[in-house]
Amino acid sequence: MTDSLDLSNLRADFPVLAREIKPGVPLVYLDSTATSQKPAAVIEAMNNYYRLSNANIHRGVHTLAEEATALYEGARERIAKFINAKSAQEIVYTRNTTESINLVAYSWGRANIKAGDVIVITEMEHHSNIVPWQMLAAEKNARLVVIPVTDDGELNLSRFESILEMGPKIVCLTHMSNVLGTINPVAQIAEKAHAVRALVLVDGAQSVPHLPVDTQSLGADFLAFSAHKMCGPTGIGVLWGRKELLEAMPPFLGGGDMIRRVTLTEFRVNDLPHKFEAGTPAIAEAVGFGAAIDYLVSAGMGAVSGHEREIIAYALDRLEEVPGVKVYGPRAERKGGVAAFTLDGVHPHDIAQILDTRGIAVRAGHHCAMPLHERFGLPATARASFYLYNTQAEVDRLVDGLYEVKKLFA
Ligand code: 7TS
Repeated sequence: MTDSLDLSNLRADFPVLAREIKPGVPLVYLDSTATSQKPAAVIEAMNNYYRLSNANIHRGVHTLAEEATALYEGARERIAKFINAKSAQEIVYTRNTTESINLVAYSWGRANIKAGDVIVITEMEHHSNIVPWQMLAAEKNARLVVIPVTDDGELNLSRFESILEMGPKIVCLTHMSNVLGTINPVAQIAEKAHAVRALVLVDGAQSVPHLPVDTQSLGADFLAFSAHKMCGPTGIGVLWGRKELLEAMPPFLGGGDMIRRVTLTEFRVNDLPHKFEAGTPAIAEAVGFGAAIDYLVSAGMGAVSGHEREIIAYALDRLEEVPGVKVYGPRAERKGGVAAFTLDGVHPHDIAQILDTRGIAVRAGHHCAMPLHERFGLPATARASFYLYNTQAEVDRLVDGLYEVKKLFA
């Protein structure tokens, strides 16, 4: 275990981790890839906001409205700093990663993609970084070209080189796979994409919560992520984009707050980032997001990723001990804290159900990455995923649980 994370104190920050799933069976939460648990500081920040400062933002001069606005904008500032954005104007609040990607596909995509243009995605994307591009390609008669995944669960970079010769307009890829855990070489890919003048959209849903991410060295033009996977609440996410790109993009949704001036015949759009934030936003959620950022900053993202590196290395070693278990994706040193696996002769849903009787929460299914599962000839996998609060003892409970599953299916 890393010195830098004090696990027993840290675990006490998350009320749900003290829960027993049934009497005497404590929760082992191994589903943080789907959504993370929330520390008390986040829950309390949202609670306090509603108890003490609730008001609509940007529209009032009264004290509560000013407090609410300061909290909402203060969180944006901290998020900007967290990903080293050049300005808080580059942080657009959305509902989640999915909406952030859709925003780019609608706004940038509909203004810039023409018939015959090439849009690049990869075979390891979550559906939210596939479907918006399929919709755009169908509408514009553009071509969707896919970077394949190797047997080891990495992107096939030599195929990417030949795809670049098609002169793509945008390359959309995940920073970290939610199934294989693969951490993609975004900076290297972005450099090559930029050399042919393609933009790069990075799905950071799994990287921003788990790794230090610096938008000034990442190489991306757009980065999408969700608060709920990084100790924050559901209902809020971020689209980060380079300011000059966001400035040039038409608005996405029309309504209040995104305008500077409206007459009955026309409107003038507001400045960034408000241009993309139509209507009353998720204010309490922004407050919770800010508290989540503070929490992760105080834990230290280097310590968080170091801890997860140790846990995944330990988990892969232990899982490999279990006869019939196969884990997908690269070796521990090339991936984040995600282990998608199968167990010979047992359906992943049965694995998840039996583990649940022992208090162990894992996910089973295609994890919103059906094309990737098809690539490996799998209808489904079981998936254990780790975050800053997981321990090696929890990995041991998972492995004991798998031996129990084997016994039941022997
Ligand atoms: N991209 C990746 C890489 C993801 O892992 C997810 C969610 C999303 C996008 C979508 O995020 P949302 O917040 O907009 O829903 N992944 C998962 C998962 O693996 N299991 O449940 C949700």
